[in-house]
Amino acid sequence: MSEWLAYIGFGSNVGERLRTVLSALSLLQASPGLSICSVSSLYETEAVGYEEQADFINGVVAVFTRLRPLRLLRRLQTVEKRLGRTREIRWGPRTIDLDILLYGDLVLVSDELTIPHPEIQNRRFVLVPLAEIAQDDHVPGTGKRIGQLLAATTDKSRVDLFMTSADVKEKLKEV
Ligand code: A4P
Ligand code: MG
Repeated sequence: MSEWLAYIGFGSNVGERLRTVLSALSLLQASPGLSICSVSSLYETEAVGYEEQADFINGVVAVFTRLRPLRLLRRLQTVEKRLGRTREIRWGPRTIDLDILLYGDLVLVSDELTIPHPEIQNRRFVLVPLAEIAQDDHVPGTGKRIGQLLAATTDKSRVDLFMTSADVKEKLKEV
């Protein structure tokens, strides 16, 4: 059965952000039909879009999956629900947000799902962790590599290292 490499961005800015992020990663790890192949460091990031809110913890995880894009989205939404996410303000505070950033070389635009995620190039909180694990990967439809998008982005928002990828992997063994 075919498997695809997908990159999932995650972010939390409500409650115990680190615990929530680690729980999300361990739920993904335990989830049938996908396996984690790498995880970025975690970054503390200033809110972009709706700015009157607390700093986020953001990162990116790469997974091998046999779930098709919509099934993967549903799986991410199940994890979001389990961690108590409710939707109030668009771009506003959230316990956990899981977005599909890239899915193989797929380009998809539909009501429910846009891949690659349309905001990648405008968000340092996505580009910095994504470049850490996929610097030379191309973003389908742009002809550009992740590293090039990071070098060219006009976003200047603050992105500070919060926990190294090696420490995240250690913590994941404990959860
Ligand atoms: N959807 C379409 N494409 C995708 C995709 N590639 N991955 C649809 C995931 N979902 C996708 O998302 C709304 C709908 O988008 C979904 O039902 C799905 O069908 P949502 O998660 O319910 O709502 P949202 O997250 O509030 O809206 P949106 O537009 O997804 O916001 P973003 O783009 O996720 O931005 N600042 C910092 N520093 N760190 C952050 O993590 N996050 C946001 C949210 C804003 N500012 C931030 C951060
Ligand atoms: Mg989202």
